[in-house]
Amino acid sequence: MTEQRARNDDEFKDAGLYKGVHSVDLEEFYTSGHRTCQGCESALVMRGFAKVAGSRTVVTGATGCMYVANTSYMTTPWIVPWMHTQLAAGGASAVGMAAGIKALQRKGKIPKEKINVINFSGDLGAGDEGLGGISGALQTPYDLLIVIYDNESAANTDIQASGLTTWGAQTTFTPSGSKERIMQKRWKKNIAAMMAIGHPNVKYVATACATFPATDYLNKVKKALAAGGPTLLHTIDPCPKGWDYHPRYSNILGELAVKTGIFADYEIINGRVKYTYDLRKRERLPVKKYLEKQGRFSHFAEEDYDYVQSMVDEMWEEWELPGILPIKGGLSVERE
Ligand SMILES: Cc1ncc(C[n+]2csc(CCOP(=O)(O)OP(=O)(O)O)c2C)c(N)n1
Ligand code: SF4
Ligand SMILES: [Mg+2]
Repeated sequence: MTEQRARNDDEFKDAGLYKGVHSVDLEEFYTSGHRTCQGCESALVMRGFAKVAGSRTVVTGATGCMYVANTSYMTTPWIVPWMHTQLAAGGASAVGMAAGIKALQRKGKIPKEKINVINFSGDLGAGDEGLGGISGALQTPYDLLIVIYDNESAANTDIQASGLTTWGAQTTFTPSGSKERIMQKRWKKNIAAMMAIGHPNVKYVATACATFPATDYLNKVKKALAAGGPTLLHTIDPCPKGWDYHPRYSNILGELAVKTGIFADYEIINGRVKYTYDLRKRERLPVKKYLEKQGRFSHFAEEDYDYVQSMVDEMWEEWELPGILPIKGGLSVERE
């Protein structure tokens, strides 16, 4: 184990990290009463952070599937206090909540204790429309966690492309046609790294996949909540409706997203990078294995698979920080 790795682990020795799935708490704080699709991995993300955070938690949720499907008329799965906030207001709502709690505690109106403040926002809500608010939240001194749950579309409004949609995917905004086979021509926005690099005071930023529950996703929630400052988690969430596959394959797609390297799985702890699934040292699976299982890529020709593979190869072989920092050829600055 390198010295840096030892330091990173040491930082969270009091966070009560899970050693495996059998050591995970049984009590649930997001339970029955929701109407998400069968196999919805975003629902698993909600369940996971609520389980880890426990009863002393308040949650705000931006508009999206995880608002609408979780608050159908007179039903809700939330055991902890939960508040809806507007699509772009995830960051502001978390700051308001955290500041309010601090003020009440200072005035002696509520006991001084750790209360977790968590906002969840989708890829469109956080990564596109609410980006400024989340940046603002990460510049505050407040103890709050932003969870970007990423199903790679505006799923709630019937699967429109967002800035985080995979290149080439069919959505209702980007259907394949007879003149243009590929309509979604943007490479996925690099949201977690962007937030980490742009906000040097942030104590903890991580990507995660709930397909690997205990040792990846849940422990990252534990670390984020223990870090004691603004923190951010970005999860990749297979979505049977938007990605067009049978619900039974959600976990396989999550696993393939990480093992092919199209989604980099890592943590940045006080500015230090730690790969969770280190594809600099392991063989990457062909990205076609991941893409061909999803109907949203059913229009792909061989050259499209090759193009995505070449871009993933570039991420891992040419980026300065593989899979994270898209700067190539070293960090030396060329002078005139
Ligand atoms: C300001 C604003 N713009 C657009 C909408 C319409 N709208 C509601 S939910 C949604 C999709 C949100 O997508 P995302 O944040 O990715 O969450 P998901 O639905 O995928 O869970 C949109 C466009 C809205 N409610 N408010
Ligand atoms: S559309 Fe996707 S994100 Fe929305 S509830 Fe269904 S599976 Fe979940
Ligand atoms: Mg979405």
